[in-house]
Amino acid sequence: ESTLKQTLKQKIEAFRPRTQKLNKEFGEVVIDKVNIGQAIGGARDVRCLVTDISYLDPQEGIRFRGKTIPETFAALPKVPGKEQPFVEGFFYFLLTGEIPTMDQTQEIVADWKARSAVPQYVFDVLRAMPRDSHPMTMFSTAILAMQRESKFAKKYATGTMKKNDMWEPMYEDSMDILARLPVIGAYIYRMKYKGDTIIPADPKLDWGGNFAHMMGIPNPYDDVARMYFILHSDHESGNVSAHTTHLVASALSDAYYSLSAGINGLAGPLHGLANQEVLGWIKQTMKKLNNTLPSKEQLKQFLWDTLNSGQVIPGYGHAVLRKTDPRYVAQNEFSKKHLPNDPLFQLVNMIYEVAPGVLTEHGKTKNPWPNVDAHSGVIQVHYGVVEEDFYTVLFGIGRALGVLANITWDRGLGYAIERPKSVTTDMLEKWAHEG
Ligand code: NMX
Ligand code: MLT
Repeated sequence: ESTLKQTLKQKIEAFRPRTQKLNKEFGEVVIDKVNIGQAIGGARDVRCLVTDISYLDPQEGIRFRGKTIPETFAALPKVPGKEQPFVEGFFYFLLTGEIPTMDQTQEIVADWKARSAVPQYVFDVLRAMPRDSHPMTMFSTAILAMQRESKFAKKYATGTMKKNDMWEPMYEDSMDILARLPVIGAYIYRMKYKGDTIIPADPKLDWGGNFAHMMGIPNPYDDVARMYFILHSDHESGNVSAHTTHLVASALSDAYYSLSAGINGLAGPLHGLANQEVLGWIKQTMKKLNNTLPSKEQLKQFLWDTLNSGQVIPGYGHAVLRKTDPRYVAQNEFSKKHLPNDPLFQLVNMIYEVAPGVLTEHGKTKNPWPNVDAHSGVIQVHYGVVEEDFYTVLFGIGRALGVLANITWDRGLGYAIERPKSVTTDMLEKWAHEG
């Protein structure tokens, strides 16, 4: 048994009594109340989910297991000769809350390699799809198609699996899926955009490095991939992809069903697809000006045109955050170092100078600051991934790390099937009149 699995087992067993005690002895303690606006308005700010893997503070942004983004990157073992950490070590940290040693990290590198063979029928399914299907449809379909491999589903079907043991096959499925996602993602990319020229994996490389290799993008894209996957991994539990994955898994659907569902949510333009939308918006803007950079005045006008036509400014605003997203800041710092003269990077910085003012004047959004998606596309373009339809797949590979860690813990702590109560509009009107 790997160090990761042994450590996880100890952690889950040590943690479980806390959750059980809270549930049994303090189940009636009120932590929130719900108003009509929240029932209609997407349950915004209602505290009704639990996760210990990450926490999103509206002002500070995300912390993974208590660490800020810079602290996380500084603490994790780095890939030798590279700037960025192993994604494998980051997953160990997400699952256990402990920073792994280099040896523990290398164990996962080897483990994921051993699990990385994607069944041929998954590629056959992808090849049977129309080539112009959206890459997110392909990605979600590939994950779902692989469901026949589920160890959780097989174990459940034996009728012998105890509730406290369910985390184990959930963990095994999660590890199998994670090992294969870069292969699937790169396959979709090469099949769709690079004349169907598939590049096989290089067994010498780590997970992030191998993804860059299979994409056919030269280094330092490997470090971009590692950074990108870590930054996009987790954003506490209420975002659409994490919440969907958790919800589906709460019915004891396995990790394949659950992740595929979460990926479908990520494909929405108000969620992960915003990174594709941002680049589309930037391209449109540049096209209007014959590929020259706009002046601030022109940019202001384009932003107003977008708002006046009823669209949102993609990459700006957030349901929880009320400041610039630290994931945006991390990408901005990377870009200042590696692509300072890139014209699209300059445009992103210019949008940052203008858009918050325009959005504030527009007066609707509660948060005029940029989120992660406002920045990610320009880095991809710089290194040669110019097909913006693909960007949400990159987000999805990263997001899988967080949501799969979460559903493994969900089973470890025995969380119940999720089933909030609905009410009717008549009831709301009655309560509204009663005050
Ligand atoms: N541009 C224009 N209007 C906006 C924007 C924006 N970027 N952000 C919010 N609003 C509007 C919003 O549509 C709503 O209008 P209405 O009352 O007419 O329905 C109003 O401002 C109040 O919304 P908020 O409470 O500020 O935001 P909410 O929590 O409902 O939604 C987002 C959050 C992220 C969906 C929203 O800010 C948005 O649509 N942003 C652009 C899309 C985007 O960047 N999504 C990616 C989020 C990060 N991710 O990767 O998932
Ligand atoms: C995310 O990373 O999931 C997004 O920022 C959306 C969110 O947190 O609501």
